[in-house]
Amino acid sequence: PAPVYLKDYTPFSHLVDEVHLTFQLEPAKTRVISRIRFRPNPDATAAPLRLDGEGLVLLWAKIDGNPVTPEVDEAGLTCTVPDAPFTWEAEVEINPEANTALEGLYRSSGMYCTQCEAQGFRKITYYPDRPDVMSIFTVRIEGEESVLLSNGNPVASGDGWAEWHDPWPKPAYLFALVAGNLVNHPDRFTTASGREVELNIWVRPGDEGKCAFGMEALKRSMAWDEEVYGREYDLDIFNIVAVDDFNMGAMENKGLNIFNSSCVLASPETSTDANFERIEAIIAHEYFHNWTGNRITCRDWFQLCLKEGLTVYRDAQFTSDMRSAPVKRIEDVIALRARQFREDNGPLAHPVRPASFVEINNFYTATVYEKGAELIGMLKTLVGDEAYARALDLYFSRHDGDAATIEDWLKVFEDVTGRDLSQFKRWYEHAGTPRLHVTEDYEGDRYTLTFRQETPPTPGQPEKPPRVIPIALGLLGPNGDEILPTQVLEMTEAEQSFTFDGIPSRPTPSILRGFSAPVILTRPSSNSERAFLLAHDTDPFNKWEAGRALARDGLLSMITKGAAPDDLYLDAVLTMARDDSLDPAFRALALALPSQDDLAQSLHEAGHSPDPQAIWDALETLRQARAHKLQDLAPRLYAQYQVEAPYAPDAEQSGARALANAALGLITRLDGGAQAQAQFDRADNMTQQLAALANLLQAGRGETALAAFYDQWKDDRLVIDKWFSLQVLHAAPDRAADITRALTEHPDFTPRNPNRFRATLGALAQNHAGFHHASGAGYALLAQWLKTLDPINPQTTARMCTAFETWTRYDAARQDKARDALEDLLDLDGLSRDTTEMVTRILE
Ligand code: B3K
Ligand code: ZN
Repeated sequence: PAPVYLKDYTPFSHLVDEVHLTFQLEPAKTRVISRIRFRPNPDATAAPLRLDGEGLVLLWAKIDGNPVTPEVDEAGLTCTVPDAPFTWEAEVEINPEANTALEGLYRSSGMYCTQCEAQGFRKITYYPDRPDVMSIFTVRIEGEESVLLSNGNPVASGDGWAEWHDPWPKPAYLFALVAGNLVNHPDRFTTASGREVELNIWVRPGDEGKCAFGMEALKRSMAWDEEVYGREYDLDIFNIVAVDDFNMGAMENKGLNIFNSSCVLASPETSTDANFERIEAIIAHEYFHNWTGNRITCRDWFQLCLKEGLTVYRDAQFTSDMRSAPVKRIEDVIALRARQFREDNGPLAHPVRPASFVEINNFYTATVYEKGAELIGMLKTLVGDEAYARALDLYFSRHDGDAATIEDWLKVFEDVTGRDLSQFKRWYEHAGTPRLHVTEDYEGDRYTLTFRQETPPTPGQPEKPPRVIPIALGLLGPNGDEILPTQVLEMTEAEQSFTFDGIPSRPTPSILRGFSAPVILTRPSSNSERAFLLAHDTDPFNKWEAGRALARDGLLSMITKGAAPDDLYLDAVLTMARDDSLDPAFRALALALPSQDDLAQSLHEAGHSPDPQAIWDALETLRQARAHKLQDLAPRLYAQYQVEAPYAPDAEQSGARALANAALGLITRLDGGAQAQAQFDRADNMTQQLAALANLLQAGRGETALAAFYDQWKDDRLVIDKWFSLQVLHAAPDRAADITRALTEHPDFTPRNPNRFRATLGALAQNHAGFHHASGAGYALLAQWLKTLDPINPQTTARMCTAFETWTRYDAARQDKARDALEDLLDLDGLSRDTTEMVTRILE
């Protein structure tokens, strides 16, 4: 299939004034009748009408009431039309029941639901399925289900039908329809200007008890967007629907957000603290899209980061305000490095705004989302908070109702600040993670820092011009006092020096505070300097970073040189962990070790081919050594941070539980699981129960608890997903593939439910030493299941191919096995465009 290029953008031949859709729902034979008002687009060259359509049976079509016979092909139809406004009418038949790809209109557990972003609307009816074609939709649904929902406001309803009207022009990707015998958790919200909004979370009967938290999160999001961005909600009703079968987290359809049930349903008994935090963030994210995505949408899919980067940035601000800002920042950087740096340093690297794609669904990536959000953060750092606020106000007023571009976005910042952002734009256009090298010099009382930036080549982009990098810096004196509070250095050259006068003694620099730019800092540093920063840095991010670097370097020496666990690290971690002035959540994060994949990334970066088993062994050894070092402290922390109050998923309680559970991890290494068993037996919330179970599995005595857990939760799909994934994640390297295979034979396993598939095969990809086991069994098992899944669900298959994106890091024998597995997958007859693009790029 041929790629689409950004440079080829042209506007659509016609404008669409209004759209009327009637759905006659039947599981296998749904009829969709459309009536669409078109007129020639004065800004486009005249052309016959070209409508997208896939897998549709066209029953008839009319123009201005007269039957026409368009030329139909597998991607759509072409029709000659009058050179004046006209009405297009058509009726198509589709089969929601047979739709296992979960794109377009499909059935899930007896309900109908839709997913149109990016290009699913063309599976519903013939239409110009592109985001720059915006129109006003009126929808009539005829079906026997008790709840019939679409976008906008309800107009009228009767027995077996309902009508909806959305007054806000929108692209087809924001269309949604839901029909099912659902129950709701209702509430209300009054906007700042007094609009009364009806709120609902719709779920299957039995799930009503898991909606309260999501509803509170929604109301907090609505209030926050008014307060912080001055953005109000703009319809009389806001509906959220939970769906079990969904390819991703959730979808921001106008007035009708559809959620993967795992991203909205929550209760203390069934959801962990991490689940609660994620649900709150996703509810906020989808709600925030109402302005950044819906009111202002994207001109074309190359501009995806325009809505996604900004909305991720906004939801991160929201979480920081609701919880702890430093903890959120650390969590986000851990995720950025694990997913985006990994992507940026491999065969799938692409710019935040890509220049071409084959299948757009393959570009909903960590680069577009998370690096896209980092770019917004850097922009804010560079222009300052006040200019950022003015630029956003201008963006909303200038572009409301537009399908906009990154150029439009940068222009509002240029207009507000008078700055030239052409160098900043390189961040959008060039893939790759810059390396930032640092040297320093101290003479007299002058301290000089010299930075050099360098970005390795990425596919199709050999040369990388220097970018503007905001470097937040502080300096510490020898006794640990801060002698220079945080200031932002603006690096624009390939190499650049910054001098500081009146520095009485050689300082210790704290560079890239708050992780002020998504770069890899390569400054060589001694363990004692890291321990010093861990003890004294006033910037919580860099304090954590120092501990992380200390742990990582110690582990790398253990792996490459057979060194023993580093005493300096063990001493420093003990001091940090027992410092009760530090936030427990921070201490829990600082006690976590770099992941196996992070270590593999670092080893690769340092020119080694990572040995997954050696990485696993080193982590085991260090964990054991830490357990001994902290053996007096761990029981004290465990007792001190038990939460006695009734369960609440707030930052304070979850921080305490996180630290207590980190202590449990240390205790389990020495007591063989006795304490974990006690916690498992008395746990009354999922955070405690799951942590206990993980520790029991870790200690090799999880069998009884696993069985009890299954028995307790066998009727709750979301909890059973945890049961599947935990076993795979904690499988020993040589057992991981076998354990995964056995689980795929469990009666509750099905490749048709993306959550279950990810919980099982996705967990295998997460078990680094297991997936990359020398036998090749992990590679073969995953590839075999991707072959099974591809004909069912190409999108999820393609996404899971990223498990292989690091294959060239490893030794020749592993590479051969990975390549065999990938080539075997590529050989599949009729392999989807989605998966073909991914495997081809990974193998290149
Ligand atoms: N915009 C959707 C993602 C759509 C993914 C299509 N493959 C959810 C979100 O980012 O909010
Ligand atoms: Zn989004």
